[in-house]
Amino acid sequence: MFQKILVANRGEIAVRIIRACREMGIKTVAVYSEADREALHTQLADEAICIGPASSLESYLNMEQILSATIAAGADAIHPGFGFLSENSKFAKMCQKCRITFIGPSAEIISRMGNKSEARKTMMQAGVPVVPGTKEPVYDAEKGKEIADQMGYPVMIKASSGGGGKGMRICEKPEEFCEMFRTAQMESVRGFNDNTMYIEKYIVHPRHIEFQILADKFGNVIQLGERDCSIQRHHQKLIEESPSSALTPKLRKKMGETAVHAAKAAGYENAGTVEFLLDRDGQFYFIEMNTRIQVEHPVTEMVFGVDLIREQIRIAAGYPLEKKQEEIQLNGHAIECRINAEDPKKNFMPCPGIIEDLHFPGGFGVRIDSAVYSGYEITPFYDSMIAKVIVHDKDRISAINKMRSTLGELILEGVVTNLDFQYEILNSPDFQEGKISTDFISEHFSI
Ligand code: MV4
Repeated sequence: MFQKILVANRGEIAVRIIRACREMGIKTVAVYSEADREALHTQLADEAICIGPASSLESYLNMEQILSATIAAGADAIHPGFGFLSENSKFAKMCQKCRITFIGPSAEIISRMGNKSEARKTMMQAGVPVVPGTKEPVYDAEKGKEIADQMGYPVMIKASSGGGGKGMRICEKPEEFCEMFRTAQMESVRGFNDNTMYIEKYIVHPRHIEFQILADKFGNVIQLGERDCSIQRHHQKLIEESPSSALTPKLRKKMGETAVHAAKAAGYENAGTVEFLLDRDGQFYFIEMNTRIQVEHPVTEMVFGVDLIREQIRIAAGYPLEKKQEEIQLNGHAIECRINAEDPKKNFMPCPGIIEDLHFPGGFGVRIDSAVYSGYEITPFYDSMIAKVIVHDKDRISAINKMRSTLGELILEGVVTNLDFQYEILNSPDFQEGKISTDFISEHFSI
């Protein structure tokens, strides 16, 4: 097992990883920017090294600086968390060259799955259902239009390197196609230096269902059910839950087996997520594979009783999976609400400031993953997520009621948050009846 792990991240995920390491008897090294001198992750780790100024580019994204810190501290491995360098194949490769274990899949798998048109092709070849569309990359608007005309509209134009909605367009009619294709492609060239595009049939009002998988170095792959992440706004997830109210046990089994098959086809290793869209007829389609631990991983941990960070570390250290698929049992229902320092009344503008007064709720089946404390200053340099509130109960309606009660106890003074907005979603009859899709927020709120 590793003696010492460097945590190449900040905020609640850095704290989450430090806690897992401590429980496992592994020493931790935090890295921090000048803006994070007083941050919780800086204070909780056994050692902390300043890696640069507040700007992410010069600190949490500074690969040389992070590798130097790892070598200086004598750490054997780096946990990248999510965001920042977590899906950077160049960084994974640099770790390999420095003989430092990158806790995640190999550089090759990160880059293969990061190229979404290639990932799509891999899945098609493995017989995993993908959204009807192109098999080969498309570079030219006119060629793309011929394909779209044949497929029938609406279609979705996607950048192969895209993410978070960048380089993505919904095209409703042929007249709009060429211009849309070119702007999406330009966005991709500017954002990712890649002009590779692909085209898919547009799935209307889908659910976003993702499966958690774990794969060890010995070819064992298991799945830990799904998370329903349909409640999102502008590609920012707000509420996630497990299990999804859209799946029957039969469909869950079929999608789970498909996710395992997809991971095996990719030669996957470590924790990963297979993303599907589920349409209103119960058809599901692979869209992407994420090669990192995700923000919403706690809902899976709560219903399956598996510590996913611990599993990531064990897998990277060369241990086989502790549990077989038959030993994995779904138990009850978990919901996560993301609390962000942002103002829903001002188009969800980030609202930095000092937390003047803080009270986190507790109780049976209540979990808070956060890195803020009373007196903590939320700076404008990083993501506005300040806490994840996770509840676990016997079924969906009990979990919703527990979340409403839990959020009611939460006190967070000094900064504007989306807490009341979360309340409104939870109180919505459609949400309570499970009538949700990725369009839920835009259909229910005039914002
Ligand atoms: C789609 C889609 C409908 N049809 N593809 C958005 C982000 C990227 N990961 C994939 N996305 C979508 N791809 C086809 N062919 C709808 C979305 C989508 C979405 C997906 C998951 C979660 C939230 C979403 C919000 C808007 C659109």
